[in-house]
Amino acid sequence: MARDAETPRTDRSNLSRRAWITTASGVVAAGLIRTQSDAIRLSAQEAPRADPTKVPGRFVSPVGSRAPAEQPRRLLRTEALSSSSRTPLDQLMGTITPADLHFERHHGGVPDIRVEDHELLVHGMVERPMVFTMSDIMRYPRVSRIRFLECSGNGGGVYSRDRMPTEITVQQLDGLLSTSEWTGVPVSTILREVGVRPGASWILAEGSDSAVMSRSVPLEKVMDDALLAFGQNGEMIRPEQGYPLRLFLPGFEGNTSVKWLRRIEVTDAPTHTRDETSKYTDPLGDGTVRQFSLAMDAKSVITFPSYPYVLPDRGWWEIRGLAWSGRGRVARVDVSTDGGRNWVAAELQGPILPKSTVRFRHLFEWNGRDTLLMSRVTDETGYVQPTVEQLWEARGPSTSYHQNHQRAWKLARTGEVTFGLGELV
Ligand SMILES: Nc1nc2c(c(=O)[nH]1)N[C@H]1C(S)=C(S)[C@@H](COP(=O)(O)O)O[C@H]1N2
Ligand SMILES: [Mo]
Repeated sequence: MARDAETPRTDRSNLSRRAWITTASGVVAAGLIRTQSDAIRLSAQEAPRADPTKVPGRFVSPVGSRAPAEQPRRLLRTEALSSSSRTPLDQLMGTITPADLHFERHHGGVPDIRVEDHELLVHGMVERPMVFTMSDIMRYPRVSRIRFLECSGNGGGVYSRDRMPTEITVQQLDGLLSTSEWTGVPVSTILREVGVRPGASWILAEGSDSAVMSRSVPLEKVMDDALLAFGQNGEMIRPEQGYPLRLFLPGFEGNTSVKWLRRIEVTDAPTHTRDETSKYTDPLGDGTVRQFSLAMDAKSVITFPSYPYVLPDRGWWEIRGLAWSGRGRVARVDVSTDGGRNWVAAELQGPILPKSTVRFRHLFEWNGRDTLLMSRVTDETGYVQPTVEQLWEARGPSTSYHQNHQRAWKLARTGEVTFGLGELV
């Protein structure tokens, strides 16, 4: 199958936009290389190499690097200081996002902070207001948790009935999602140190970037599973992820996981900051608006096959994707290969962790005809990923957050894959 896939593609007229990459080993890598300008290029054709068993190999190096033919890239969006980069979900395997491919979302750029200068003030409705240095914080007992982080604006762009794109990649659509092993100190530990006063029910978290990102979080959530995170996939958090300290709220909309955290104020009500009033509120179908829609609803997305891949052949293909829920564990993922008429349970790759992405897979025998591939997750609370019609009904036409509706990929008889939700609505 892999060998066949290499040759026939070269005579396709649309090769510039749709291409398979052949690595030096002759294995077809299901990956496309994108430059920053979103142009797609093939990996350089390399001259035949000497037999590697006959020449000495390279020496060790202090920091490893990727194989030259494997260079996944984040897709960038920069509007002045407010910018984002997206994880190339279609090029990744399993669930963990390499730290250098974690998506980024900054409202005021990435500040330069020295770990020895950084301090966290914890005050408000507490017995003993305190300032913690990083070495103070890092001395407390730690926990590590594999959890996803998703921007609540993820998935925007395939919601409007009038503007349903066909040429959109998984990365463009849902790349504001990443999964890491986060290490830190439970915020509850620090709150026990300062002593929360009776009547307190919220906190305010504030970042030390030029956006001074400020969000209110219910105390119940903070005591449950919030982390003062400084570790990400085994090393210190990267500057882009909030070095040296971020709040990490598993399952909550990404915006509340305040990076470069410098202040926690314990309060008896939400603060209604600019960031949670002018933004991150959702219109509802009945004309009202909801605020503090914090938990991320369950969602799944097929990462392969997806635009702009081309299946070279009918026959057996593995449909692969990711599913997650901000409310707990994924219970099941169903896949449809006929536009939602019939659904079958996909295989879930364990361990199935709460508030983490889960890899799902489904073997599909393609008969070479036009069809629509879809996925639908159900989480352990019984919540089922809605159709776009159900979301329109609940939220009206103009919401721009929490767009977790079912996606569809159209697989055409030519093997070309495009975004297919427009075919259904
Ligand atoms: N201080 C601060 N915290 C922040 C932001 C920010 O701009 N400043 N962006 C928020 C948003 S909108 C998201 S989605 C996540 C993104 O985290 P990441 O950049 O580590 O992926 O951080 C949140 N925390
Ligand atoms: Mo976000």
